[in-house]
Amino acid sequence: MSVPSTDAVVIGAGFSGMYMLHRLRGLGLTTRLYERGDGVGGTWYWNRYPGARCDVESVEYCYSFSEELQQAWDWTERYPSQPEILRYAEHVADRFDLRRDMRFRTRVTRAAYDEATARWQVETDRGDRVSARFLITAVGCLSDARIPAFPGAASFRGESHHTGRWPHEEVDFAGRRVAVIGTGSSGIQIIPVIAERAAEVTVFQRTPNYTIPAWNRPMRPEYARWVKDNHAEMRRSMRGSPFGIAATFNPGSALEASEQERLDELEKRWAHGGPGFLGAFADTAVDPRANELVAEFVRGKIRQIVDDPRVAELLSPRDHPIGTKRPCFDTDYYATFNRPNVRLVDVRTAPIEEITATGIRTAAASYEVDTIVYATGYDAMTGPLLAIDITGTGGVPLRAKWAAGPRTYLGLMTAGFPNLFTITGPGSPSVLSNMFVSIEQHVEWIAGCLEHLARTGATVIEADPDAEDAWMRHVGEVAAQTLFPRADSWYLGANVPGKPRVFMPYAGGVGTYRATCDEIVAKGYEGFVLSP
Ligand code: N01
Repeated sequence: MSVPSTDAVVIGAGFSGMYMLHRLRGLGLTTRLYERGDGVGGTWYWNRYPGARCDVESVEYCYSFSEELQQAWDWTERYPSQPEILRYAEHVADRFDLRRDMRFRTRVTRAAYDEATARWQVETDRGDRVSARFLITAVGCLSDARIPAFPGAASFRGESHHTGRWPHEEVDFAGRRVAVIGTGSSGIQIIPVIAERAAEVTVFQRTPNYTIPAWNRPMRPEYARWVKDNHAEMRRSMRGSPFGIAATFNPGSALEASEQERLDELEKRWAHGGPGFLGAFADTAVDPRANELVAEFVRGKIRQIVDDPRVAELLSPRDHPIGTKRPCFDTDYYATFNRPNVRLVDVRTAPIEEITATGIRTAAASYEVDTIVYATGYDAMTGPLLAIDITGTGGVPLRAKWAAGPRTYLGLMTAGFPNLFTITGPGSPSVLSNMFVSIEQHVEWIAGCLEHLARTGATVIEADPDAEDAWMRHVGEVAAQTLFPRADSWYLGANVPGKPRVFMPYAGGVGTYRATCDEIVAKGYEGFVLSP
């Protein structure tokens, strides 16, 4: 039986897969897109937990490629809620008629490169087999949800949910005793919302996190108008910025500023809220003394907000510099611990030992609960890629090539895997940026590359192993200049037992990274091998 063929297979119908499909169509290429969910939206399809909201401002967290789309869509709040982002994804799918090339509820299980035909043979869990010239992964960086292997978890008789696999039906917390395990971005968003609905909430915290108020509010019409009129300029500056957001990053030093200047700047940014807080002083990212000044400012805020000094201290991060784990932005997080129905349990000193039929037992005590919320994170960046059995030239598995950590050239390709592109792959800024800026840059780079191949008559492109080695060295060197390696973060794979400890994203900034990618193209795809 002959296997159907297509020019490209795209994996994932999140914002990267949708835009990639649109651009491939523009190039006149046939595409089949596989998505394991039942609809578009990627991370926003799965993360339906109460309180889920993006912490990049809505007018910045959206596509810029279409003027009509930009003018047609109106955001209703400063930060977009999950339901609104999902509506936006569905609007985009309709507007560009994307669904006709998508196969939902279908997981790509295997992709093998066949050197004889220079094609990818792709298989799915529903028995599809398709041959494609190009394989493009749009699988997201945080899509492989992870629940730690707590003994006894299966015996729990109540309801339990991971934030990243939240049910489509409403979860009823009324009158319930709820446990939340995890205090990363997801935990910090869900805890205040559950606290308002549940009888009691017990938060199991291993590592306290720094969180900055988001100060969400309804969209101001005059600002929305200004953005529509000025978005081209705004987007240009975001693309050249360190993190792909519009907030201003002060090049000044926290150490050189006087105490009053420093406090004024931090107070101003705290009052404004959101990711711009960390842009107060450039040396926060690289100098531990500067970082400590900003970290202590946040601890001071915690002491002001939280009534019980013992709880305030437990909520105060002291084991990692601020900004070295993904920063969190909240609505009423610290104040939630003043509620009589909320308690904080330190599972650093007394770890969770077991989940029982009726609750959670730590090394110090037992807690009876009706519902467990796992806000325990993801096997980030490499997890979703390695979940697929991908084999390259000579039948080498990607899992083997990346056994000691991911290796890529620019986060876009990996040597030995011709015509495989990884949108926002490890080795690119990805999770250290506004994902929309990084997604559009990668999709446009890939589309430009495929156009170049067509124009020059090349059919195969592959990363050169030496260029890849040099890029990986550069990624490591840039990370080593920052304070990032000082935290046990998912950026380093530290949250997954046995995962190689490698700083995965590129910390050089999206503006610098984009310039590098453009320069490589201008030099005739330097570091890539193109063949007919
Ligand atoms: O996951 P996380 P997340 N026992 O890995 C704890 C994006 N995001 O879903 O720090 C006890 O950050 C773990 O403790 P520790 C964003 O990029 C964005 O919250 O490892 N606790 C930690 O507290 C974010 O960074 C948005 O000591 C255990 C928590 O679980 C990323 O997704 C919203 C444990 C996991 O935190 C992931 O965020 C949500 C154990 N055995 C997510 N294992 C917005 O845009 C883990 N933990 C707003």
